[in-house]
Amino acid sequence: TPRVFSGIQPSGGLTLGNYLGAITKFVDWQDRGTHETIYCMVDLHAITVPQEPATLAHNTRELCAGFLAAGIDPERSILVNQSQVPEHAQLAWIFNCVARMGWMNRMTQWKDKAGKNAEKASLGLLAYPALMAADILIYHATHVPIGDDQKQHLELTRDIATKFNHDYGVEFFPLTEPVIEGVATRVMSLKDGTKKMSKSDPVDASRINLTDDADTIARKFRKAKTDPDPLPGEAAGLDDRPDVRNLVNIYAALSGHGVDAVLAEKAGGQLGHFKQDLADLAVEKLAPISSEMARLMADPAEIDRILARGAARARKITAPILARTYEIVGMVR
Ligand code: AQP
Repeated sequence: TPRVFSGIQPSGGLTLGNYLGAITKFVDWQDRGTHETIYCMVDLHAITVPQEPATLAHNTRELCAGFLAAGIDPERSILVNQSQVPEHAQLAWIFNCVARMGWMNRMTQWKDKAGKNAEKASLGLLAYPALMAADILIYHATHVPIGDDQKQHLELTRDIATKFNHDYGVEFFPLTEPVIEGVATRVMSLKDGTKKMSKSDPVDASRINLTDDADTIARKFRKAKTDPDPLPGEAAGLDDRPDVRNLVNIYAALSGHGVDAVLAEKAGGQLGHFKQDLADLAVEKLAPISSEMARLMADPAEIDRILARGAARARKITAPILARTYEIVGMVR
C-alpha cells in the first residue's frame, strides 16, 4: 500500500495553524483510506532548539492527545513518537552524508531560526531537513500533507532521494509529493498578518492554542490586529489587508465554506461583529477537542501504551527499509 507520512514537533502546545494546516488534513487522509497513514511526534526535531526535559515529555504526550482528540484513530493510522523508532535517526545519518552543506545553508527556516547568530545555532538545526527526509523516506512515503512553510523542506527531501539513488545506482527511495491544500495552508499571527502563527512565538496572544478556553479564544480574536474598514464583498478586497484576510481564511477553513461564500455573506459587516462570529465558530469547533485532550491527559500511561504500540507497528516497516539501505551503502551487518 502507498503511504502518507507527516509529523509535528512537540516544541510547544498545538496551535490553530497546526490544526488547520496539518492535523485536519491528516484526518482526511486517514478517512479516505487509500493510503496507510503514519503520523509522528517529532521529538528529535524539537531538541534542535533548547527544550526543558519535563516540558518536552509533557508536550509529546499532549501532542499525542491532540492527534487522538482531533480524530486520528490509532488502529487505522500509525501514531508514533520519533525517538521510539531508532531507524529515523539512523537513516538521517546516512542522509547527512548525502545532503550538501550548500543545500542546508539555503533553507529559509534555517536562516529564520538561526538568524544572524548561526555560529551559536545547533548543528542539528542545520541538519533538520535531512532528518525530516529520513522521517518520510524510512517509510517510503509518497505523500506528505503539510502547511505551506514546509514546502522547501519537501523539495530537499526529493533532492536527497534523487542523489542517493543516483550515487548508488539504485531506484530505492521514491520521490515524495508535498500535499498543500485548502485555504488555511498558512495561518498567520493574530498580531501580525505577515508572520506565520507559531507555537514557539513568545507572544501567546499571537496564536490560538488548542488548549485555550472559550473566554481566551474570544479575547484573542477580539484583540487581533485589524484595520477599521468593514469587510469587502470579494477576495480581491483583501489584497492589501493581510490581518483581515487571515481572519477570513480562518473562518472559511473552520466553517468549511470558501472565502467567496464567507465574504458574500458578511460583506459590509464591521470587523467587531465578524470577530465575535469567528470566536463563536472557533469555540464550537475547538471546545470538543480541548476537552477530549484534557480527558486523555488525565491518563498518561494510556498515551504511553498507544505510543509503544505505534512504535512496534512502525518498526515493522522501518527496520527492513533501513537494513536494505545499509546493504546498498555497503555496511557489513
Ligand atoms: N501557521 C501555520 N499555518 C498552517 N500550517 C502550519 N503548520 C505550522 N504552523 C502553521 C504546519 O504544522 C505542521 C507541523 O509543524 P511543526 O510543528 O513541525 O513545525 P513548524 O512548521 O515550525 O510549526 P510551528 O508551530 O511554527 O512550530 P515552531 O514554533 O516550534 O517552529 C507542518 O505541516 C506545518 O507546515
